[in-house]
Amino acid sequence: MDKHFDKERFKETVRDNVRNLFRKTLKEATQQQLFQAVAYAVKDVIIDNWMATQQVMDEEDPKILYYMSMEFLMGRALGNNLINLTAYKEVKEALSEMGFDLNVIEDQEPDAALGNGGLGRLAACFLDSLATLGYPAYGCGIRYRYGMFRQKIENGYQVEVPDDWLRNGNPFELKRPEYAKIVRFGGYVRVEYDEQTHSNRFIQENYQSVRAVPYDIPVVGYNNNMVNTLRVWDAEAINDFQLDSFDKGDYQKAVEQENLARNIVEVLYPNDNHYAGKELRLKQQYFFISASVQEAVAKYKRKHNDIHKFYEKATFQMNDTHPTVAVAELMRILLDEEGLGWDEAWEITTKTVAYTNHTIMAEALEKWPIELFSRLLPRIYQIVEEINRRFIAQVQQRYPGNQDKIAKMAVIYDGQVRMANLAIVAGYSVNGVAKLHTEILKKQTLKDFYEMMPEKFNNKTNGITQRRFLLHGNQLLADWVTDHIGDEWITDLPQIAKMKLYADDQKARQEFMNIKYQNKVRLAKYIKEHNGIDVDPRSVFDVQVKRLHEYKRQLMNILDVMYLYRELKEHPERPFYPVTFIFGAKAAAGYRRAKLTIKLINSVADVINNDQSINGKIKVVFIEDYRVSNAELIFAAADISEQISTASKEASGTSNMKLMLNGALTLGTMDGANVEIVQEVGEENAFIFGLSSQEVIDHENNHDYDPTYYFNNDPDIRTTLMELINGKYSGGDMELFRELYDSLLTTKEGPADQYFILADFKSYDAARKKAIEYYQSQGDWAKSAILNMASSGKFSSDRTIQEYVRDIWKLEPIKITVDP
Ligand code: 26V
Repeated sequence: MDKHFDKERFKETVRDNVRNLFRKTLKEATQQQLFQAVAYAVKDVIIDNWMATQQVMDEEDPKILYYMSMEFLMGRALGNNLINLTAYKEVKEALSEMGFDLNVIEDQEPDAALGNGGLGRLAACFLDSLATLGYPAYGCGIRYRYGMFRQKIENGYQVEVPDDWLRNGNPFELKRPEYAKIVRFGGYVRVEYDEQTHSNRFIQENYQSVRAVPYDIPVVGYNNNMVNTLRVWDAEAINDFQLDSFDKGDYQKAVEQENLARNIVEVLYPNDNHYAGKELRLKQQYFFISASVQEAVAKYKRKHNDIHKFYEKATFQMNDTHPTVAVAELMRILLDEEGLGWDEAWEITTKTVAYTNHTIMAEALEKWPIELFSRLLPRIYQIVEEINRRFIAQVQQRYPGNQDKIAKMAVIYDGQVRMANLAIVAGYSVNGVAKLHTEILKKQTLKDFYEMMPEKFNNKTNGITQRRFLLHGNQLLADWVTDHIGDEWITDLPQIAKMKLYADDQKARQEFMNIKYQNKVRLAKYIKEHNGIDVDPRSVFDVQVKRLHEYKRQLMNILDVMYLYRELKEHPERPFYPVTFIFGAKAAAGYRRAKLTIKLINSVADVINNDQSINGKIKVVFIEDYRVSNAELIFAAADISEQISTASKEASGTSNMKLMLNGALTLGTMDGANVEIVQEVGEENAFIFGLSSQEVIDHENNHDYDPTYYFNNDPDIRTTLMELINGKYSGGDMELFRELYDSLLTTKEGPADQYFILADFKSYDAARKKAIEYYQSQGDWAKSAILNMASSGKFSSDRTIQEYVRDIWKLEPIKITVDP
């Protein structure tokens, strides 16, 4: 054990902290105060390693990755930090000797929910892997005052409650006012001819500015003394608020600047996959990007005087298009502040920035109206215009007279600035997040770009951190694995393949099922406490947890539950193995259909859970406020992993990997990373159904999909859909779910069932029945479950990060040694 985790000393520190922070004895302290005291004690330990990491970075001057992201869905820090410090069990013991329960204390910490879903959580997993693998990296983001909304379910409907996550302070963060930066918005650009350099100077005038102040959050590597930094920017007003000023203009401006600062970091946009074109969102983007790029350049210049080699020491990964103004901001700094010429600046920039695409959904593509973009960022807009002008010239040279190519590839077109095109034109790398996704990018979505610059394109299949999602989230299973194969899997997940040996071992199968059972008991207790529903831990736990979106097809899932329930009622004589259908999902606040789907799930749950006649054979549970912390409980308890997106629509998915790691069997379509999961585990250990991505794409191109065919020809489908509008699940209200019904059938408003629910419904139902049937031969099930866990090695974010490092970032690991 580390010297710092001298148990007695740790206890002493906790006692001192309670006294110093709250003027209380241990006996008097609340659980929240205990959490604070413990967290500060842990931070004490982290600080030493954090400083040691900084010192090594100072001495060795390695190339640094800046992972730029609007979202970092970190979840809770305490348990994870203890895990990575390899001090979890010791601290649990120490606290238990003091009469406290670490699990209860962990539950006091609010999730750091600075993200929506997959994209934000991926960023968090990447930070964990970067630190664990010893790569120098900063996460660059926004310190939202309010994170992802908390979800309450009232009368079956989602209600959004503000997430006041900083209410009790954040014990792990460190304010760094010495690194504050000024960020400018609006005004206009004056061009001045400089006699000395014989060139134009561009001076932004009459702008508003805010002070960006960074807060550093430690990112602890696993058992290696490394501590990287997540740097999130807060906005403060520039306080020359001169009330004594008689100049009305100044006063007005001061008030406006104050408001700008207050608004800019106020709240995370709770949209996932839907672009809305909000001015404040663009302000957020430029705010954190300008501050981050300024600091990256300043850091470089503290050590180096040749800015031309900036890219040798820094690389920027843009997490989707949200940070893409970084391209123009780096150009601005190089041109206007460093005085470089265009070609030099462009060379540096294009060797620095790289772009990851996370979706092919057209509605998520960011396109800013020129009017808005140029008004808010006048100098940045000029630079984007010049990038566009030069790029179009290149396209014309390559494809003379081909207007179509320009229409598709131009950065500025049709009154809009297209951020994906800017990211691709400037980036030295463009990657998708699963094999299938990258192929679709190359062959369809970004076809023209791929044709013109194939060398930029590459795939980086997503991954997840086994440290949070197995070692911390499922301690029983983690210990069991370690007992059998040692603990190397913690930093080398492919080692978990050694567990394949035990898939045929009766005793191991029994042990695995016992552990799953205990995790189901734990989740059942959570459900009882939070939903008041009794669920049977012996039933199959069928789980779909992810953001609510039509393409993810939670609607297909609940429709099939309705169908199964009807069959059960109509054929009570047939054998039916008990199943608990578990949902967890937040809907974007303005996404009406998604919110209505939540209402439907809860309405179906009400009817079924209260039907005494079925003896509890089906239970439906909607877990309120699905987030990282309760996700850990859910994954550990899952038997079936629902991954049922319309093929081609889910870029990768990551809950599929977390569930596989915990030994759940995938029930899914050949979409995103499911394809690779099946490749690893074998089709016989998964339940695959539905249209292929090519079939979906063909239907889309040929406009030849007709959902009414299924409605008219399949009575099971017809009857199930009719239950949406016959009042069965709405207390007689025939209109409540009409919109969902309409969405599945052709209407006069145009295309319906864009997500091919009716086409896949029957094969989904059959695959699911097969899965439930299979569960009844417990031995076979246990074997498949163990094989799933044992085949998840590829899906560690450690592997993903190694590939990014090898193919894109070219970083060297560093080693942190601390005195014994
Ligand atoms: C897009 C937008 C559009 C503008 C409004 C705000 C907003 C916020 C987030 C996003 C991101 C959408 C893309 C996304 O989350 N993609 C997901 O990325 C995961 C990690 O790569 C992947 O596993 C999921 O399949 C993919 O849907």
